[in-house]
Amino acid sequence: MLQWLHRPGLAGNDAPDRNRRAFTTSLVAGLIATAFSGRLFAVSTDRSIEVWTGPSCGCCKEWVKHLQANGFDVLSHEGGNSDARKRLGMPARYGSCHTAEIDGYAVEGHVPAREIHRLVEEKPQAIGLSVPAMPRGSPGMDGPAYDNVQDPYDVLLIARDGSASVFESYR
Ligand SMILES: [Cu+2]
Repeated sequence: MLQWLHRPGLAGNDAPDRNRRAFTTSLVAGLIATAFSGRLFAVSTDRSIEVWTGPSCGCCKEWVKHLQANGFDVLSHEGGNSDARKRLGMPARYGSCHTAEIDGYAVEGHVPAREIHRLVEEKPQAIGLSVPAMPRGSPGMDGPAYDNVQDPYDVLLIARDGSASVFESYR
């Protein structure tokens, strides 16, 4: 677009008005296209997330499937969740069956993909997100295998001082 702007000969054109109009139109179209593709990029492109599960954890695998179905590129390790939780600074009291890392944030437990997307878009000052324990009805703990039971639960935003606030509520 800048090359277009500095293209020689434009200033000396004998139809400056039409040229200026064409230039403005293409500039606006370009800006819209750029903004739009930026938005599409944020929504539809795979995001990389690394997961450490508990040893032989079935619901962890189900949660990984949920992430994959919702635009995440998942690198999953069998085991290692406690070490990952410690390394990322997620307090043990918010612990669950698996720990993930994305953009330097810890994601503990059965956090819905929707809140992870929101986390990396909003980039709050925080350790990360947690759904403590394993509420039924959360992604990976849902469906007929759990008799479709829906426990109320909160997605917590864990601040750097270890305090928690409600990031999203499912009830
Ligand atoms: Cu689980």
